[in-house]
Amino acid sequence: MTTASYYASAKDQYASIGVDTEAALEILATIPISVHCWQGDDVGGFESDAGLTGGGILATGNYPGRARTIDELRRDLALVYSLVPGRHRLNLHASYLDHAGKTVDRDAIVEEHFQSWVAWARQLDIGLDFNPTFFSHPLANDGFTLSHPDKSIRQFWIEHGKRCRRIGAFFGRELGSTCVTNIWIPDGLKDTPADRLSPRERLTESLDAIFEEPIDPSHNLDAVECKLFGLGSESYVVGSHEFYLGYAIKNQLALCLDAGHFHPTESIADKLSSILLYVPRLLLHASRGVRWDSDHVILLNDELQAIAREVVVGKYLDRIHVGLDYFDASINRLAAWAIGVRNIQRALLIALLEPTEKLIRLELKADYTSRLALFESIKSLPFGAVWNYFCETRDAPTDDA
Ligand code: RNT
Ligand code: ZN
Repeated sequence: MTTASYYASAKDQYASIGVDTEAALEILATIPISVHCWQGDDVGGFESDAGLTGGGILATGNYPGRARTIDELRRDLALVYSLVPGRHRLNLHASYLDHAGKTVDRDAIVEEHFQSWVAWARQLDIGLDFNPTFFSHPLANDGFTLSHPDKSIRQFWIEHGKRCRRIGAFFGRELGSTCVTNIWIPDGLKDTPADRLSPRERLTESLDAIFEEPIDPSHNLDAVECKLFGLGSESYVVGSHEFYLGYAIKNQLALCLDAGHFHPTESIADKLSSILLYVPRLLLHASRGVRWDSDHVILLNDELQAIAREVVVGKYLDRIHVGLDYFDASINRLAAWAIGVRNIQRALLIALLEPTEKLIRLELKADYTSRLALFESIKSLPFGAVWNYFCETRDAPTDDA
């Protein structure tokens, strides 16, 4: 049997429960995944050869082949894009600038340092997203950046944030595709703080200063990302969930939910429909927490499927930006990327193939038994045949290939 004939039979099976596979694939093809550049070089960036130096995150493993130059990273990414169906995006960090041999500090970066990324993205016909880099820097060594007690240090990071928004707008304008610029800072403390409030007050002020400059939202959208704890910030994180949820609601910004940034058994899936009542947009960092690490390669597990289901069933595809955020240096880095993109796409496809209206009808009739039976029986349907057909018709390898 061929991929096409497996698909024909799967299509019939789905049709018999009222699901149109063609419609599902059409929608799937419109969902870009923002591929995080930092999986390719263990979050090192190209400012210097120092690599990732602290800031609450850590890449572990010694798999050979880490991208050492911008050119190597771009070639790796191009290969990854060829291994996944559909057209996607690239999520860049400020530390991946192209400084042409000159040292440029974070408070001095400008559009020009990202011109070659824009040219490359244009060639590939992909959009760019962006992140200021508030870690791997001598001024991030005290555990505080935007919330640092020293005003001049705060000022340095505010300047970085402001410049990053302008660079994000430059991406959006040049590529004709809105850029999401996401702020995550590592600020926090290893041990019990004496003062939990003041750093949060200072963070509010710093963020207000960064977001002061009006920027056309069709070019750049601002997002803020919380965390529960990090390496070296186990006892206190300034930018907690409550902090950023409040800040995003008050300022109508996008909130970034990283799946690995909550309590180990806490799922973000149930948060979407609540938060989206109050904030305009969400950015998803698809990730997988394992014990103390929040950044393992995403699996096609219950958690990922629950998140994807909420995105699809809530009809949030125009309000949720889907991105990846993990870094594994113990396996082939290109495979880590490709497996992750394909997994979030497969999770979205499973959701798109759900007979949701039927399930809701049963729920409204209080027929919870039939709802449970249907939820369980659709798990046996051949979504893999639909997925492989999607891959094959969009120039990407099928799963077994
Ligand atoms: C860290 C955050 C953040 C980073 C990237 C590199 O815990 O998840 O998103 O992973 O900025
Ligand atoms: Zn993240």
